[in-house]
Amino acid sequence: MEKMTENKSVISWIEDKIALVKPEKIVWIDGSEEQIEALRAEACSTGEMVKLNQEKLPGCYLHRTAVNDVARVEGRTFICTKTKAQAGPTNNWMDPDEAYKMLYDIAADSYKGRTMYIIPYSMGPVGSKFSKIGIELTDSIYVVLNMVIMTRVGLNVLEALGDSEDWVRGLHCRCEIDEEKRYICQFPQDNTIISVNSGYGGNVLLGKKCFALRIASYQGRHEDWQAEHMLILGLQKPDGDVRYICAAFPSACGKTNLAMLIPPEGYYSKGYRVWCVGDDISWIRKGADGRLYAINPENGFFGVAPGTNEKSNPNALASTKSGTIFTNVAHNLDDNTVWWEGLDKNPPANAIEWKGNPWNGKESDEKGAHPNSRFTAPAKNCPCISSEFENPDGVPISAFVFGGRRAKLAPLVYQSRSWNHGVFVGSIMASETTAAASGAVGVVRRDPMAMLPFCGYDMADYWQHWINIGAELDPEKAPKIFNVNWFRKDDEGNFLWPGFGDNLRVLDWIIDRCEGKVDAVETPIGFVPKAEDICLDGIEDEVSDAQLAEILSVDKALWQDEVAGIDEFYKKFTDFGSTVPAELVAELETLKSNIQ
Ligand code: OXD
Ligand code: MN
Repeated sequence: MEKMTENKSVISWIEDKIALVKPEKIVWIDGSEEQIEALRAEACSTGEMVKLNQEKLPGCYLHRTAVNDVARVEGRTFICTKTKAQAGPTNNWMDPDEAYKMLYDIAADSYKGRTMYIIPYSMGPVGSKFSKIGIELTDSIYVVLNMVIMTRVGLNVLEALGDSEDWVRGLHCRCEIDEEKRYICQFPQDNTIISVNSGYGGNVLLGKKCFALRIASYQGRHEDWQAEHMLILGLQKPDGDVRYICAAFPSACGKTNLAMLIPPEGYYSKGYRVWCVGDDISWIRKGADGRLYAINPENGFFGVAPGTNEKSNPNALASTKSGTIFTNVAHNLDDNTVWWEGLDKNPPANAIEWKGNPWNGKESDEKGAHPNSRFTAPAKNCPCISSEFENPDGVPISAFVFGGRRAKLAPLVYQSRSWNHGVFVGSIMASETTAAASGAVGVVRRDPMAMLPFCGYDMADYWQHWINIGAELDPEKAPKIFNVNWFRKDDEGNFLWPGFGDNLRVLDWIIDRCEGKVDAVETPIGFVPKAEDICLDGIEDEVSDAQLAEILSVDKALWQDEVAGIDEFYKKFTDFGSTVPAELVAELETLKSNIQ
């Protein structure tokens, strides 16, 4: 093997893995355009990828995964800490020694006749104090090409690493794509990830959920920073200043849409803009001035294609027009482009659906694209990408926003009374299931801080970490914490709030609250806007005053049911032996007494 680094920890780990998986060939990914272009050509020659119409979609490719391998597999995702207690009651746990043994048995010889690609990558701008380095070994060109979009890949990463041992080891083996032997294992105490028997994005692009959330959340706890499942957006007000908001939502709540929001016309003409720093993950640290700063550790968007269109998210759609890899969407054979449900009302008649079969979208009842089909698009393609996207010092955060889908319960927006109350609000986050997910519709799923599948240690300890971070901050400088709900419905089941671009009206209130520019109404759950402070100019026909009053209302009876659900959820932790922070227990007691 021609070595690209003298780093002993890197060389010896890779040599061990080579001995285990026995590749025929070894290729270091240097990130050069020639090398990447050669890999694209190779993937097209074997059918792993399809080169799309280069006039309409320059640099774009299509890939289809195995039909049994189309989504993250939470049931087969494990946190392998020394003790089960360290993983907590909400993670699958496996003993690290047993896990290594099982995984090495599966991985042994699995690269025979194949190539090992060694990908050095940085999460975050190379060299930033926020950034962390990883090396992923994979036998999939698709993984290499996606990692090149989603992270910063290249030899400069190895230079930045020097001889440090602080890097995340990642081994990915496609094996036979056998569902029964599919495992996504994180070893937070060893900075190691092993993923076997999958070729699907979230399971195999190890920089994303596995590293930037599961491993990084654990690192953050020990190194006094935070890894959060949060978008970062900059809201530019007419004064030209940009304020930054980090927001966490469970899936199917429109996170990418919010991150790339286009202000409603009346706001746009006044000078309002939204700049996207990130759509999925934030790494957060205290800055020299005592404020919290965030970076987006990723370099691209791994977005859900279905439902993305000119109206729902023109900026995301524009991001996919070049240099993008599409996964499991429909292939339009007439012009060699792609299509997905919700792109437009004109499905192709002469196409191949996501499983690879001929498909006539005009006649078939089958879906052309898998509901979890994806685009992997470079962040720099996004028309509203923030000028601070590459800033190694991150952006100062004014507000944290939590949210979920609640038809009746949570008001459009409310502000927590304090940092600890805000942590409580995050800890009780929940969303009602939609028809998009399998299982019953309208079931409440608890998903604290949207981190349930992504926290690399006991969630109760993670809440304590949030409390500790707040305790170190000057309350004047700490981000204010809010909860939003774009999904309130009337008794007939109609949405009461238009959502999308009009959510800017709520973000505007949030920033005004952060800056002490507007009053609020104190309710049992926190501060809710005065109706006159949510501007309805331009949507008076869609949202009546009565409707606005309804979405801002707090129904004590519903909250009484809710606290029973929260009690049950917290009990899961205490039954397991975890310690729910006393601050959160106290907040729950306050809520109970407030809603009596
Ligand atoms: C994602 C997710 O893909 O959160 O970002 O599931
Ligand atoms: Mn996500």
